[in-house]
Amino acid sequence: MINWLSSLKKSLSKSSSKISSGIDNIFNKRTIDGEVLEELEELLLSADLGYEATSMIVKNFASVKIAKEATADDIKKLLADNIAELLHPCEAKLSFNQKPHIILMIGVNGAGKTTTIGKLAHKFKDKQTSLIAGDTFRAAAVEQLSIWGQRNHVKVHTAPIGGDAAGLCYDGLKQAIADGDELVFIDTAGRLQNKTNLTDELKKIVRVIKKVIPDAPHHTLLCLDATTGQNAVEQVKIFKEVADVNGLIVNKLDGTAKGGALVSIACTIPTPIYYIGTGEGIEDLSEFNSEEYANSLVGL
Ligand SMILES: Nc1nc2c(ncn2[C@@H]2O[C@H](COP(=O)(O)OP(=O)(O)O)[C@@H](O)[C@H]2O)c(=O)[nH]1
Ligand SMILES: [Mg+2]
Repeated sequence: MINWLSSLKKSLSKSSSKISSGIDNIFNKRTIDGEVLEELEELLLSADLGYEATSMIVKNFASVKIAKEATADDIKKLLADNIAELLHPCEAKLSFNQKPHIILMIGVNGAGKTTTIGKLAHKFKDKQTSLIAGDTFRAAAVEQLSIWGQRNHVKVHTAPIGGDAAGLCYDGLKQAIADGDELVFIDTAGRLQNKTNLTDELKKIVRVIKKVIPDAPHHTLLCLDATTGQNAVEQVKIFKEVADVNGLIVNKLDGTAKGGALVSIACTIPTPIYYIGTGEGIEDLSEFNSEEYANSLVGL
């Protein structure tokens, strides 16, 4: 737990140093007046919290009585509590109640879908798992998933490059059932540039999945690249239009100052956040905890 916490703090250090030093500068023994609140607003917007979350927090700051002798840490605690409250409804734990339990992974190229599948297969290594390499467009993607499969000692279903992803899903799921798998991850291609194509292909994949298992996919998880900040919020909206997204995984929180984007998502388009990715390694995936995240984000 201690290790995990310190690694989260380290991952969020770019985001937190921005917010933390901003708070130090703004609240430097000043009376909380309109000017201070305006500076706070600017800081939160620049940290990617988005307009809605920022105005809620600023309004709260305006309404509570902050003692003149309040330290920077007191202010940070108040901010962290505000952020945690906004994030709390998005806290979620992944659990499996079907056999096989089907998880469809979607998101734009580079959002970390393939990597996250590798990390999750490791996390749930006590389950009999298989992977379906549904990104049939890029040879590298199939190879990448196959490597994760080897690393985790799980079966990977692949099709020739350029092959039919939906057909592969059909065959892969039939095999998974025959093998008695408990957990199946389906990787997909992500080409947001061409929304019609993406929509059509995703819908076709979902249709075919349902042909084999009517109530699947049990989870449709959208992977986001945190370094894109506000654009990640846009992606949630767009993908919710084309698929039944019922969970998020936010990757690349290490090395970005845009960790505030999660608060923006929580306020504008609340969706369960299952995991956060904090590196390229197999262990770099943590369950999302609103309080810890908020504390780390403001540098407490
Ligand atoms: N720093 C960092 N890199 C990540 C993280 N997740 C994925 N990546 C890297 O981002 C790149 C794209 O990931 P990939 O899984 O191929 O994305 P996909 O196109 O959505 O399948 C790869 O080089 C990954 O190693 C993360 O949490 N942190
Ligand atoms: Mg991929």
